[in-house]
Amino acid sequence: MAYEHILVEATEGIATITFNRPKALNALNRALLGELACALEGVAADEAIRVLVLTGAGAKSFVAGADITEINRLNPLEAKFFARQGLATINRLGELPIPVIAAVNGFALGGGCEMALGCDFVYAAESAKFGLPEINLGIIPGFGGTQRLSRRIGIGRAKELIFTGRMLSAREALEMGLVNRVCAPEALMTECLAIARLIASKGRVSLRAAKQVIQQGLDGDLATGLALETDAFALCLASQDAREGTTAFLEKRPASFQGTLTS
Ligand code: DAK
Repeated sequence: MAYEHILVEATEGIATITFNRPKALNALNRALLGELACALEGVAADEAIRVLVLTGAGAKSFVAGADITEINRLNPLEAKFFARQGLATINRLGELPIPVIAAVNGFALGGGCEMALGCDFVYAAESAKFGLPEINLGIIPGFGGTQRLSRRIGIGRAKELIFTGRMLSAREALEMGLVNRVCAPEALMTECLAIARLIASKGRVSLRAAKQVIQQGLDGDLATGLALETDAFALCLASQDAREGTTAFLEKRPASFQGTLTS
């Protein structure tokens, strides 16, 4: 399917979605969010895709936020619909059965920072800048930032950033645990694709199980999370990948996971 505001590519089991409105620093308008939602369903349905990478077009920006031109015109009902559309799409990243990596190549502000927070983890270019500057616009984050940022970096740090709207450098974001790795800008995609390939070489069943259990366990109590882990562990053992992984270890050879979902 042809999209106007995003680019979708897939090679060797790794899909890349590029936010592609560079003139507006890849700001999220409703049309882009609709296209992204549609592309995510395509990725979810394609069993050949093992990892998804999200990035922004151009050297300057991942996503500079929700489109302020559109926000400026929203009435409260439209605002609610817009917030739901953005939230549902960002939530979907966590629900996808495959890992999602944010390759943050520049500004990740407002909705862009929330998009990165919705991914499983973040790699960033040295030039990247993170922040939730909504306070400067007289609004608050609307795509999950008030909840996800404090879960990721702690409540005091999140409050400070949300109350001030201050931008963080990639290095500060790394120190705070918002970013996993900082790369030279020209190496960002190479490093993201390398980690994506490494992840893609693992067993599909165990990857799905690990993501689902971490995700679902996050907001519950420890006992519930551990019970989810036990069930998922048992399910993994029924997979061909688990048979292959354990047999390969015993035979002292590298495992070759086929990723079949049948047991
Ligand atoms: N929306 C629309 N256009 C944007 C944009 C944005 N978020 N960010 C940048 N642009 C546009 C600029 O207007 C400019 O367009 P032209 O003037 O060339 O036509 C072009 O991109 C280049 O930007 P600049 O000329 O400003 O570039 P600079 O390098 O000087 O500055 C900047 C880069 C990223 C520091 C600056 O552009 C900036 O501060 N941008 C806004 C960042 C921001 O405030 N982001 C947060 C947006 S608010 C909700 C749902 C969602 C949300 C809230 C509530 N509900 C419905 C409840 C989420 C809100 C947000 O994300």
